[in-house]
Amino acid sequence: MARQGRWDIFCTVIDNYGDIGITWRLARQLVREHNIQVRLWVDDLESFRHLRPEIRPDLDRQTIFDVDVCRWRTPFPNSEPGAVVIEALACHLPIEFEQAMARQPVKPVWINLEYLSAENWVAGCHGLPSPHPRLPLTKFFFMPGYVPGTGGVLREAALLRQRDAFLTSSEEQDAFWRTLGVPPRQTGELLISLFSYENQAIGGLLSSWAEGSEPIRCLVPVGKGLGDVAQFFGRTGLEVGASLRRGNLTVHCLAMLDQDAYDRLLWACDCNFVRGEDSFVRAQWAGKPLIWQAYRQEANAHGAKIEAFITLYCQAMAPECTDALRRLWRAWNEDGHAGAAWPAFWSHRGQLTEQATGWLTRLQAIGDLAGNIVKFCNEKSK
Ligand code: TRH
Repeated sequence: MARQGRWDIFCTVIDNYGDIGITWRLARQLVREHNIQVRLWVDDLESFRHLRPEIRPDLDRQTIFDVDVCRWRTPFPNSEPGAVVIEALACHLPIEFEQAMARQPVKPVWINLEYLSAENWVAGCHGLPSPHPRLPLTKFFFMPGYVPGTGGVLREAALLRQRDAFLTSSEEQDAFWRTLGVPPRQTGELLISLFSYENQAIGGLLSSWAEGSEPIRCLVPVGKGLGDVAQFFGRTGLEVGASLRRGNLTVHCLAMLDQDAYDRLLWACDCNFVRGEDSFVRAQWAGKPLIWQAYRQEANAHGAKIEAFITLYCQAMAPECTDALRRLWRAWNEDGHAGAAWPAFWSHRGQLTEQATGWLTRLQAIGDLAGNIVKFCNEKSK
């Protein structure tokens, strides 16, 4: 079947995996669900390979899952722009490409895809035009968000169906744990995934779990939080595959999973610690209680994002449960004693789970980000 036009998506990898994680997810969904031909321009294929081991960092062009992945080189290669150009997550298009866009008889729809935030101003900025200072081009702000009037968040059409099928199949879940080299869930055991940045609160949290009355199995993907976990066990580092025990706590150190397998980890756990943007959204779709460590920004800009999300997320929640959530999230983000805040948080487990499910219904009503971008661009190109 012929593709519905070609789009260009540009991504620079700042640090971590969020920028490439989000743009890759978007590119793949536009191809699969909207039949669009997508070129994804990435400046750092090495980082991308951590998410998709098929990526060959030595190639200038390659096709992965029908997405044309191109190296973003300087100077930028001569290329004809597609019908839509997405400048993702605060990257800036190469000047050569902007000039090529300005030369097109029909100008591409130019989208500035912003970072996700629950702050009040987001809906007001969604869709605003920003004319280019010199060239005959207009860029439109596309703001992901959690409320009507924003661009929504990424969700593949089959995601919730796949999650439900996984959660109702003990065979699938057992097979999943086998691939990770982790024993299947034992009766009465709590499963928690822990994906974080460096965080001084980790030691206290693990301590509270080790001394608690409930057996806890904690799955830690390899990454920035691992040093603090190692320190808790009196080690200088931890290898992938390591499994350590103290009191009622067992910790497994996992290799980086691909994005689909990471989703399954979030679905399989009772509670998920996540970070940044994309894992945070995926944990919301998992429909389980979650704790978010925001990406640190200058002048504590992330603090406002955390408070705005809590206000929105907890709107319909009982005050004691909201307080417990707020205390734990603040402790987790401000290097406080998360261990002391955990028991109160987890005592509301039932309500937190109910809340997580209700939140999904709200999010679904806004439509998914890929579908919303397609609609927006169709409107603009009329
Ligand atoms: O890696 P991050 O910290 O990315 C951050 C944020 O996106 C932030 O907004 C941005 O400004 C900063 O990078 C530069 O966290 P995030 O967003 O959760 O991205 C992690 C990605 O890695 C996500 O796509 C999920 C994926 N992932 C896997 O595929 N497998 C894994 O095992 C794990 C743990 C994550």
